[in-house]
Amino acid sequence: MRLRMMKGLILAIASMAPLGAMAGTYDLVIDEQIVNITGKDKKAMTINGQLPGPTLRFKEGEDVTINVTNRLDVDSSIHWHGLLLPYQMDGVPGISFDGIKPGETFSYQFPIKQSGTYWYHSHSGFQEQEGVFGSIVIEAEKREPFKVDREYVVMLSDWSDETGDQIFANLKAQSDYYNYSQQTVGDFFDDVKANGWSAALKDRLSWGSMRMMPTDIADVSGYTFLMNGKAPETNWTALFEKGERIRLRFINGSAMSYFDVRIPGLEMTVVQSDGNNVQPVTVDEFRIAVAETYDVIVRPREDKAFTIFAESVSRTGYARGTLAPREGMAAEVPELRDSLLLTMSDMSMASMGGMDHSSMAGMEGMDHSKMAGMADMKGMDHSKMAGMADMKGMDHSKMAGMADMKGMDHSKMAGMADMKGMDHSKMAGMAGMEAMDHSKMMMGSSSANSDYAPGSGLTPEAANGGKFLVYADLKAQTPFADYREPDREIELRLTGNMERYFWSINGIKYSDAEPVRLKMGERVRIKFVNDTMMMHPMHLHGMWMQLDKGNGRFSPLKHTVNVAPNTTLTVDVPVDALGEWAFHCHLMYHMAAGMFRKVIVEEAVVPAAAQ
Ligand SMILES: [Cu+2]
Repeated sequence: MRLRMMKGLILAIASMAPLGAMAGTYDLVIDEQIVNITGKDKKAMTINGQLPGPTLRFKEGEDVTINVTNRLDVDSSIHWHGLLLPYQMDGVPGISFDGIKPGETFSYQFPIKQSGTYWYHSHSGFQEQEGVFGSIVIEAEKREPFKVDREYVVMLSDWSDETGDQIFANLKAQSDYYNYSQQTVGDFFDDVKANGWSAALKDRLSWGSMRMMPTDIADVSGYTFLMNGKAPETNWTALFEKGERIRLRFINGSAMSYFDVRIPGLEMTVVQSDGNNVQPVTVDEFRIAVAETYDVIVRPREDKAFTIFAESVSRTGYARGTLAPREGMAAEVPELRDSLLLTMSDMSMASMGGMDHSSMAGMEGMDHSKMAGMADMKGMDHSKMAGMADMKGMDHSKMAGMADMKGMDHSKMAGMADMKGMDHSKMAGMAGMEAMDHSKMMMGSSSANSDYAPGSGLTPEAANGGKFLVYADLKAQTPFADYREPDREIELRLTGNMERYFWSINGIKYSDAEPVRLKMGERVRIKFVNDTMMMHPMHLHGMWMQLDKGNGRFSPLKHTVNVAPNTTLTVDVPVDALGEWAFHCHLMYHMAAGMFRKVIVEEAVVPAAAQ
């Protein structure tokens, strides 16, 4: 392999130099080529001819030079996800540098100051989705606090035969474009049967007012999920001898997909997250958010095959591989579990006490033009529509108990204008839902279980009824030396409008936002308040976030944290890296739509009087 040879050569030269740290040079070439992942030939972006790109193996303490050549006909870039480095080397066009023009080479040079499992990816356009990503493994200077006999990178990703531009355009045009598990008119009538007209309508209209649908767990589906670049049928296989301890370095390099990971028949001991050692915790299953990494150790004691099963949280598919004593073996592949439906209880409607009921009056704003086409609802018993009069005096107290409702499909509500005999005046109050004060509806955001949406299908249960990893389980291996109360708090509300596919922070998209300014040496608490029904994997460049789950100085260091729907998550950031950094949701299309901020870290100015 050229990459290896080059490194060896440079190492040889470096070893002749009288002084200096170890230095490795790596060459990456970003190019386009035809791949066939789903049975169709498609153009992909590759690094050194591979998808994903090659695994970069660094040593802690090494000075690296990575020459990245762009052979695309558009600008490109590589960002080193989770690495602590000078900001000019961070690889975000428009923040760290200008990007890499077609035909040009950019030399990244920085010292390696950490160890663990990381990854790299393009920060330009949607190139990451199309193949410009790969893994980074950094060997620790000191001995690690666990022993393994072998190790494998398990890179998870989502592949689409469509380009990122096509997907984003589709989402912008119709946000539920990929929502295949969308509820149907039939589902609506099932709800009516089960819960009555007014309850079913209430639920659907409420969802509409939030511009969300109950199936909005993932906003892009239709992906083929890959393990180390291999589709499930191709069965990527990792070999072992029974009794060995095997380290699996899981990386979620997907553009949009979360996974629930398990290996039926084996317990997994989590020893690292986001490259940092954690106190070992043994689990049966864990969720990996987009851009997170988890290192687990497994120890198969039998001479048989085990399936590594990474089920997409959208439940539309899975990535799969095999741990086996010999090539060509396979174990049973589990069935996909039922898709998760959000319910109104996930929105903590119980806390709607503070809602401004006066705004419920009148439905002037209701847009009848959107109501095209319920003509196909033949057979509907119009006499039952009388029940809609109930909407007028909608009983909010009842809304707390909507947990069991299957949900609603706002788009399918379209067209009620065509329902002859429907008395629109009786619908009074429904348009008022639009004017509902959303901030008040989110009062449940401080709910106790902020790992996953409480009371919903999103509450995880290991497939075998065993242990599912939650964030509170992650405790740093060693206490953080400078652990103290934060100097100040910044609240970042994660906001969005699913219908128009706007994603933002504090209601403001990146292009309209002021940067977040931090001072060197300060400790800042960031309070993420997720005002949406989607999970957002929030990623800070250049500095660690200490995930606050009540573990104090053992709070783990993370580069990416998942903020569950309608929950609050706090992290403390020890501000220790000058410069300009990116801070964003790592769901590619949320980032592109504007859920992104620039962070500027400035030198703390010592007041003149104190000098
Ligand atoms: Cu997001």
